[in-house]
Amino acid sequence: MSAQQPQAIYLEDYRPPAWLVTHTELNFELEEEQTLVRARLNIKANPEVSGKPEPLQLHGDEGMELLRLSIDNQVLEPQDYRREAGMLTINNVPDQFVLECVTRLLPHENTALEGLYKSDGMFCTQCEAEGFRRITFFPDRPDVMSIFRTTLTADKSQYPVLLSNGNPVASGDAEEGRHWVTWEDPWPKPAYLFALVAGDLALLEDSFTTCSGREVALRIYAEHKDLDKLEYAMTSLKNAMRWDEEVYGREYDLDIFMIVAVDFFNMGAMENKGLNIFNTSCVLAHPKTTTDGGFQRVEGVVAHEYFHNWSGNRVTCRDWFQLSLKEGFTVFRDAEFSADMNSRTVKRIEDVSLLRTAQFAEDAGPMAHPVRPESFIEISNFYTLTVYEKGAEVVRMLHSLLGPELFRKGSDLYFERHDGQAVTTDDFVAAMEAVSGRDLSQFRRWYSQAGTPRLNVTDRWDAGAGEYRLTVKQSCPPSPGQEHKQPYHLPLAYGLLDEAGRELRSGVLEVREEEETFVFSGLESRPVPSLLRAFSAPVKLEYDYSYEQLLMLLRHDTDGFNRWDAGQRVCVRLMQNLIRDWQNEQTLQLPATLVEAWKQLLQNETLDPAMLAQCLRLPSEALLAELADEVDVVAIHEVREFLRTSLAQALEQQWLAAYQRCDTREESYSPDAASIGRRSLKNLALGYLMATGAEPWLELARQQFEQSDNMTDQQAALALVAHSRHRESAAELLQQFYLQWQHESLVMNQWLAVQASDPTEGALERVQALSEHPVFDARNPNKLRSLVGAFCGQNPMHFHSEDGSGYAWLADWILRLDKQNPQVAARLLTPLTRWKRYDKVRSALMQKHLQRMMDTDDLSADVYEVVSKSLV
Ligand code: 7MF
Ligand code: ZN
Repeated sequence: MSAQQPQAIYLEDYRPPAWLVTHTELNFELEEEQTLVRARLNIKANPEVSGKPEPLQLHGDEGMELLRLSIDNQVLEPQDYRREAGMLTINNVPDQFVLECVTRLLPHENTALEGLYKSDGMFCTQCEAEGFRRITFFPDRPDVMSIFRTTLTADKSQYPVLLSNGNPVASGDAEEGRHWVTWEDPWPKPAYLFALVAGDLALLEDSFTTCSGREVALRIYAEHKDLDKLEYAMTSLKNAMRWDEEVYGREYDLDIFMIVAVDFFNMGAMENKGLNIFNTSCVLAHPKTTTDGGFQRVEGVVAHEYFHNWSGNRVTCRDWFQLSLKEGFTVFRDAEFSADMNSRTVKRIEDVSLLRTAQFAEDAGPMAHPVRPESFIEISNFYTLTVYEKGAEVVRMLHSLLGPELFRKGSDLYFERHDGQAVTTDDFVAAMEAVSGRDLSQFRRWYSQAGTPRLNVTDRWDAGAGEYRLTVKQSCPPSPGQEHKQPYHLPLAYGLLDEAGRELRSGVLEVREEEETFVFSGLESRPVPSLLRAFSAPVKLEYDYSYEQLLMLLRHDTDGFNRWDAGQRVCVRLMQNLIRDWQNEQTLQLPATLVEAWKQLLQNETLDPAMLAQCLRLPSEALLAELADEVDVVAIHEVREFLRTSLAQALEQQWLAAYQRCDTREESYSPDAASIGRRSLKNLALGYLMATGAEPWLELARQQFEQSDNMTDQQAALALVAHSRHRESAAELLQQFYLQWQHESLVMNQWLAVQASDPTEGALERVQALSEHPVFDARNPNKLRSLVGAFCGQNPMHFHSEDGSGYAWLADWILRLDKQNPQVAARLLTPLTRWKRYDKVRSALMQKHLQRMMDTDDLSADVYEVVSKSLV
C-alpha cells in the first residue's frame, strides 16, 4: 500500500477562487523530444472574495518540469514558492500581476493520454477534467474562466496543420523549417476547454449559414487515409447546428468550427471550444467499414459535442460535482436530436435498455452516487452512467412536468441568466422554477439521492361507481452513505385501455408521496393500465400484470415504448421461470403463449421492421443478471440459448419470410432510419435461422458475409458464424475478414470484439492469443476496450468462469495498465466490482483479486478509489 492514500474532496468544502486569470497567453514550442510551454497569466484577486489576501495556489502535475517562474518580470527563486501535492503555492503576491512560467513536457512519453500527448505522430490534448495542469501551472478549476491566446510553433513539413481554440489571427515561418500560428478565442473559458492539435492532416471543408445570416466555416480533420470517411460527420454537424437553432434558439458563436479525429483517445469525444477532438470511432464513417450502430453513434456524438457549445461552454459548471449540469442536459439534447432524426421509439428503447442494465446496476453497486455526487477521490471516475444517463432522465422529467413550451422558456432563461458563468444544477432547476411558477424543491432530491426508486402500483375497480383507483407506493433502497431516502417528485405518464385495446384515458400523474391514490371515474368497465409510458421516470415499476394484459398491451398500446416493454415483461417473466426450472434440474419447455404471440407479430406485415426487431429480441443476459437476486451466469446463458433455439425452430418459416421481406441486397446502402430498421430485422431473423443449427442457414450467412456491400450485414453474418458451433466456418470467416480489413484499424476493433465476445469453448485462450496479435496495441484505449472490455463485459460465461481464470486475467491487465493509463484501467475494472451479486465461489475469487490490487504499492488514485470502495 502506498504511504499516502489519495484523499477525497467534498462538495460542501467548495469555496470561490481567491484569484482569477483574466487573460492567458500560451506559447508552445513543439519538438520531437520535448515541448516547451511559455505561459503568461494576467492574474487578479477575486473581488467577490473578501478577507485577508490568500496565497496564490496553482495546480501543476508532479511530472511537469518547471524551468522558470516570474511575477511582473521578477524571476522567483526556489525559496519564493512551494511545490507539493500537485500544487504550486506562492505567498505575498500583489493584488494584480502578470505571472510567467516555462514548463517542459514530454508528450511522446505521455501514455495516460491526459494533457498534451501524441497520437499516431500528431500532437493533441485532452484537458477535461484536470488535464490542463499537466501542461502548465494554472488554477485548473472550471469556475476560473480566462481569455486564451495561443501560439504554436513546429516543424512545417511534419506538422503543416497547427490548431487551437477560436480564430487564427497571425502566422508565419520561423527558423530551421519551422512555422507558427497564433489563435485567439474571444470567449472566456475554463482551462478544461483548452485544446491544440499539430499534425499532417487531411481536411473536409464546408460551411453553414446561421439563422442570423453569419457564415461559419466547418472543418473536419483526420489522417489522410481517412479523408473518405468524414462526410457523414459533416452532414450530422450541419443537422445538429440547424436543430439547435430551431429547437433551442441557439446559434453558433465563432467563425470556425473544427473537429479533429484522433485514434488514441480515452473517451468518445471532447467539446473544446471551436476545436472538438474526437475518438476516430465516433467520427469516421463509411458504409463499407462502419455498421449502422457506428453511423448512429457518429451522428449522436457529433451532435452531443456541438450542443456543448451552449450547454457546457457558454454556461459551464461551477465545480466538478456539477458535472451533470452540462452532461445530463447535453445527453438529453442529443437524445432528442437523434429521436427527431430517426425513430423516436427505437431511440428511447435503446436508451432505456442501457439505463436499465448498466445504470441500474451502477446504482445498486459499490460506486453508487447521486447525479450530483457529494465527494470523490478522482473525478475521472465520475463520468458515469449516473451522471450522464440518469442525469438526462432528470432533465427529461423536468420536460415532462413543465411541458415543452415552459421547458423551452426555462432553457432560454437559464442561458440568458448564466451566459458566461460557471453555475450549479440548482441554478438550472431555479430557471425552470422561475418560468413555471412551480415549487421544485422536492424534485431536487433527484440530484442528491442515489439509488433506483421502486414504484409499486396496485389498483381497484368499483363497478357500481364506475371508479378505478391506482395506488402508487414508492421506495428507494439504501446506497453508500445514504441509509434513508425521502420520496421523489416524478411524472407518471399513463393510459387506460379497455379489453379490446381502445384507449379510454391518458395523461401524466404527478407522484410526490410515499403512498398516493389516484381516482378515475366515469368508466364503464375495468381498464388495463399502461404505466410509465415512454419511461417517464427512471424507476423500477412493479404492477401485477397478467399475461393476457401484457399481450393485449403488446398488440394495442398507443405508446410504442410500452408496447415493446409489455413484450419484454412477458419474456423476462418466462425466462425467470425457466431459470428456476434449470436450477431445479427440470427439463425446459418452450412456453406456447410466447410462440403464439411472436407468430402473430411476425405475420403482421404492417408493423415497422425496426419496432418488430426490437420486440423480437430477447432480453439480454446483462438485463437478466441485473434483475436477479443472485446472478447465475450459467443458468441465464443456457435459458436464453434454449429459448432462442426453440423460438428459432418453432417459427423457422416466419423467420425466413421476415429475412426475405427485409433483404435489401438490391438497394445501395443508406444509413436512414427505415433502412437501418430493415437491416436490423433481417439480421435478427438470420440470427434465429442460424440458431436452428440447420446447414442451409449457415450457407445463407456465409453468402451474406461474402456478398453484402456494407459492414452492417457483413459484420452481422461474421458474428453469427463466429459464435456458432460451426467452428471451421468460424475460423475461415474470421481469417477472411482479417485479410480483407487488416489495414482498417476501426474494423479490426470489431474483429477483436467479435472474438472476445464469442461464448463457445476456449474463449480465454483466444483472447490471450489475440493480445499478442499485431493488430492489438495495449497503448490504444480502443483496442483495450475491444479485447479486454468486450471479454469481461460481453462474455459473462467465460469472464465468470468458475476457476477464476477470467478474473485473474482482468486483474493482471488492470495492474499493468494502471502504470500506463489510470483512467482506462479504472474503467475496465467495473465488472470486478460487482462481486456481491454472484455465488460464494465466484464472489470469493473476485474479492481475492480486488484485494490483490489493493495490496499493490503506488496504485493510481483512479484505481485506488474503485478498488477500495468496492471492497467495503
Ligand atoms: C455522447 O461528455 C454522450 C456522452 C467528456 C468525455 C464526451 O462530451 C463528453 C466529454 C465521457 C463519457 C461519455 C461521453 C463523453 C465523455 C459522451 C460522448 C458522446 N465532455 Br468520459
Ligand atoms: Zn458531454
